[in-house]
Amino acid sequence: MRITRLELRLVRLPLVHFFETSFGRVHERAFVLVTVDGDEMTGMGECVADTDPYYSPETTETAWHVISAFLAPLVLGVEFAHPREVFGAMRRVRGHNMAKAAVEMAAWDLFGRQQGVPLSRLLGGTRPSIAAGVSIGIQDSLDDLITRVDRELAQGYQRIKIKIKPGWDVGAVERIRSRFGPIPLMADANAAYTLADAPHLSRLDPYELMMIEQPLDHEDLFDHAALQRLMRTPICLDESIQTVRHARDAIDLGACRVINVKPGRVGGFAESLRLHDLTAARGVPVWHGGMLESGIGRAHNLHLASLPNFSIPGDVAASCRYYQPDLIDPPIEVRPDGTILVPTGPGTGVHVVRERLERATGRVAVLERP
Ligand code: OSB
Ligand code: MG
Repeated sequence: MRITRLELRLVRLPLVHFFETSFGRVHERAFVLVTVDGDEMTGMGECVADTDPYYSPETTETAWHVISAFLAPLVLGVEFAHPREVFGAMRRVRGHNMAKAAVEMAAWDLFGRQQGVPLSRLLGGTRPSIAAGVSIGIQDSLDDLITRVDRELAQGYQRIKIKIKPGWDVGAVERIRSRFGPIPLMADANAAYTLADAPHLSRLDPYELMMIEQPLDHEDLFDHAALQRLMRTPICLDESIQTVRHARDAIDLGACRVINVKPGRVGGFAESLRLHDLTAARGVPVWHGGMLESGIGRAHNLHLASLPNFSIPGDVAASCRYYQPDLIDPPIEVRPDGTILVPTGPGTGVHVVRERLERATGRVAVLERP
């Protein structure tokens, strides 16, 4: 496989419903879309970096810069036997995993299309459909939260995650438990607490959450280990796990009992596979996270989530929760049993609607081998 042309697009899509986390509220999503060409075929990768450096230090503009100035020259014109070699080819660039992942996952899509096989098969996926869960942001009121949980359960989703922050935590969980009983429920704090909040966070223990995601700072494995010793609720790490080494350290330290896998956070599919295999060997279950992806990135996620150690329903949900219309047609849909079919066509297996993509595109850059 050889990439002869790499195109960057800045894409903007309005969200169907605002999404609020402990970082703030967003009404639209902007992302860099990477398209790679080789041998008359095309692959795409959606960069999950956001406009603001709140979830991670990367932004749409840093990704644009790093891909065009540093990553594209490292992959253009290089002969790869397999897309698992692409991450290594970019190794001299430190960090910038989201930028790397967008390039690498576009290469996987290209390779899958060239070989005529779905990504799930290339990756070692073992299930034809995945269990879907939803991530529900902070709402204007607890009544609004209850309405949204009700709606998602009616759609069949197998797990509810709510975003929490100081002032929107124990009370929100209490309301959901008293209204819906023992549904599969978890909470994601996006690093909004410190170890000094341990007594407060322990008040969540009686509600039997499946887990609490990233309660403390993204750099703080040590305090997560201390918190896990003080809490019964399992801790799941998201922001803290940017490399396979971080995962190994976190498991050894007792900083988490579950890990959220987002390929963008670790640099793409090859690193996600290493993370998957490490956690499987250590008996730590994983689930697939989400970054409000359009159908393009969402399809990549479906393929990865079909691997065996993704044993907990994740944040991979239907297109219509986010974008109407989505960039792809047909959209990704959840079935009444709360599962989503993994596409079976070559590569990601989804069809991008050209004119919707053109309409959403702000600017374009094309990089070719000189
Ligand atoms: O922390 O998992 C997170 C969205 C953007 C940034 C970070 C996170 C999220 C979500 C939404 O929780 C998951 C989704 O529905 O795509
Ligand atoms: Mg999270």
